[in-house]
Amino acid sequence: MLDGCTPWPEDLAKRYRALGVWRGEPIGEALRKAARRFGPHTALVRGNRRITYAELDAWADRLAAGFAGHGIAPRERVVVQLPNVPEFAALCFALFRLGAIPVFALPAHRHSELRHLCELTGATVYIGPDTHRDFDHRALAEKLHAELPSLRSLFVVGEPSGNVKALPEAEPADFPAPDPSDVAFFLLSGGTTALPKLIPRTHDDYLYQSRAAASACELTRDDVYLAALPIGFNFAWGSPGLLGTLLTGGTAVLADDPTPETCFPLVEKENATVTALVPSLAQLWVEEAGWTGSNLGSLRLVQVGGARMKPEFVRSIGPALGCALQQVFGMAEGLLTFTREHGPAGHVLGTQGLPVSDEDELRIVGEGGAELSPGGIGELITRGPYTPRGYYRADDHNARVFTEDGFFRTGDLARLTEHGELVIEGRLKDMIIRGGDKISAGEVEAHLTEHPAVAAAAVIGVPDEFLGERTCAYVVARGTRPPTLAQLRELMHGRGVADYKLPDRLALVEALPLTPLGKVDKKALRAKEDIGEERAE
Ligand code: J2J
Repeated sequence: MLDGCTPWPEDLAKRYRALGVWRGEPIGEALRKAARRFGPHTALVRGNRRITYAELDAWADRLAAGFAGHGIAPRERVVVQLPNVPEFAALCFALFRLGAIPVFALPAHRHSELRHLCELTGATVYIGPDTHRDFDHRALAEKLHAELPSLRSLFVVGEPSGNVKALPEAEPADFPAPDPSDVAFFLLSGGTTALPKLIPRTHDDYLYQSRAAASACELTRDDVYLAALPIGFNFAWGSPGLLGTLLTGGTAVLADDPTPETCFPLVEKENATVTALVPSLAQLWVEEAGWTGSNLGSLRLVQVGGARMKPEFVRSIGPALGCALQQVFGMAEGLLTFTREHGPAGHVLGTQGLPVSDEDELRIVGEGGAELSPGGIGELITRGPYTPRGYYRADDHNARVFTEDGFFRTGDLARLTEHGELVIEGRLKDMIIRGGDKISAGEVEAHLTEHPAVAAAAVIGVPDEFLGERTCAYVVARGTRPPTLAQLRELMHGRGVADYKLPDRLALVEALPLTPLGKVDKKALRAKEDIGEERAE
């Protein structure tokens, strides 16, 4: 495995191979097989563009040859930051065929996040859009290029300029297949640390995840999966998402954004059958479904996951959208649990379902790490064939978040029902889930304390009707002129931080409450009543 990654123990790897869970197949080869089986069937749709399996396969070959012509070699890291366009899929398959390793950045990421990703992975290539949502990614790429000597090549989907080239294509050639047990790509952790961590996902583990997820959704080649969420997000990429759809022979329709205005007409036009949403979007969809002129009748399944939902809202989703609901608990670190259509009473509405693999191990542990008796609420820890054993280049952090026997401490508070269903009860980790976005409190705090008028800062999530949570920054001012919310947001914006991480509210306090151990007492902050805070628009 790539240096800086933790392989699964050999005995378990053997077991997964013997069970056929890991098939020893690289992802690029899986597309080749799909193209042989489903050749003329439509694989991808975006606007008026329709791309068959055979075309996607051939395109990936030309791109692979093009990238190789630019000297991109196996194991080189390539930061990929693209919206939902077919090029995203084609070039990832091209990189998989070369054994080069995409690092999935989110479209909302800016200089701060991208620079970190490039530095951490030693990326040699950046691939982005020319401009997206009024932001010039070519200028950003040039800036990174000027700062980071290792970043050699810049490519865009769209208009090239300066050092930024168009995607390269060349006459297809054969390349040695990468080792299926090696890293195929990196996913970004939602993160609880000041700097986001990367999760190495192997060809073996991720093909298995996507297939297991597709099977838990009973996906077939007749399904049309609407990729509403960004496809660089684990949910829309492989749970079962785009990849699971392509492995099954279905069609993936790529939406520009996940709003009802964009997606409802697409559902009707393409007869979409399955989609995936985070709760804040599901809420919008449910509200708009009563008004829309679009026919949503083709939908058979809507997956919703990524954050907790109120029980009364959960009940409204299926009836409002006229299809089955599937609750999903997922994480880029691995474990996926899905509710199934024919589960026991209360299964779909009251739980986050069952793991997608029989090989997944779930335990609920108390503070000392001892396993709790059935029904007890504690931290969910897990290991399995698609839950990697460590973050990339993060030995100290790994020692804290993985147990000695390789269980990942999720930081989620949960219980297991008598049927083994997972129920998420809360969160131990210091993270804010704002709509679909995960925000590390530590990351925001580190930025805020750079402001000269900030002596100390603590960031928490506060309940929000629409987004689930919003970020509130508790700040102790330094000097006589306390900072305003606008100034703090401007500071973070100026530091090149993605917009969704900017605090929504500011509360100035004399001092931060401390625990007996001297850490900031976030529980006490969360319990605070209204204290005259300043809010952003
Ligand atoms: C409560 N919290 C949840 C749920 C995730 C599918 C779906 C979601 C993600 C995802 C994903 C939750 N109820 N149903 O990758 O493939 C919170 C937990 C978890 C964290 C992981 C997928 N579903 N969560 O959300 O890596 O706190 O993955 O640990 O972004 O989201 O976030 P992320």
